[in-house]
Amino acid sequence: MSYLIKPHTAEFKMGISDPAQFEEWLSNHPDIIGVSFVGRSNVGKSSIINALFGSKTARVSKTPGRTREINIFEFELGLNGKKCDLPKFFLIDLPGYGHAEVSKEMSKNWDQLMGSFFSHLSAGMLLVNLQDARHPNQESDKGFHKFLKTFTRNAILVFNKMDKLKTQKERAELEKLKPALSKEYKWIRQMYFASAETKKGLPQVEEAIVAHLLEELEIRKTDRVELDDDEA
Ligand SMILES: Nc1nc2c(ncn2[C@@H]2O[C@H](COP(=O)(O)OP(=O)(O)OP(=O)(O)O)[C@@H](O)[C@H]2O)c(=O)[nH]1
Ligand SMILES: [Mg+2]
Repeated sequence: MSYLIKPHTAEFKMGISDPAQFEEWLSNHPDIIGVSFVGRSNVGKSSIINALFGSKTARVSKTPGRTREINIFEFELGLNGKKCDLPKFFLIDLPGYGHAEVSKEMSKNWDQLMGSFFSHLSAGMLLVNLQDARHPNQESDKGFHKFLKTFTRNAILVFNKMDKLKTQKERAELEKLKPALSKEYKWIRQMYFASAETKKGLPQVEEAIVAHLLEELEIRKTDRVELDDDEA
């Protein structure tokens, strides 16, 4: 039995750029289960989302910083390629952080949006932090993790654009960075090497996402049984 993301089931729900509107949405969806993608502008968030969920899910940009809104989707899992009776899950594409060309105004807006995002978001949402395999752990990535530290979250780290690392030496250097990063970022459960371009490494990322979703469903089920017991 194996559950996978059912391709092309991701359905766009809405795009939000106003923190107040987002807070309202989150307070109406307190227990959602799903996955959200966050990373530096241009790191390939939308490309990875498309590779995992089906080609036309998110908009891929030529100009960095295009995704300025929080884009919310719903998607389904399939069981051995067939429809299954699990509830729908949420997918959130977040605007990129740390782009040099964004104005002060926009970066203030990002801080506000993300501040309300992490303080209101359901713990059932897995966070996927994408970093550029060629430029890992940049200042803005560090800044993001400093910010994340105050919120307990299930998170994984995916190094994207691995296809751009041409030599074994470059790949080994990235590999060497892993222990220090996992020590520094204790909330990161696992790290992955991937490429949205060649699709390498994506099955492992998908497996991690699906495992998280099923685990969260299981937790809810146990909570519900306990609640029923209390009521009986
Ligand atoms: N070579 C290579 N290019 C990639 C990969 N993933 C994304 N790109 C390219 O990187 C650029 C940015 O990709 P997006 O997916 O739009 O990145 P994003 O993180 O969503 O960007 P913003 O929404 O603007 O923050 C595009 O030109 C993609 O084609 C990859 O794995 N390998
Ligand atoms: Mg994008």
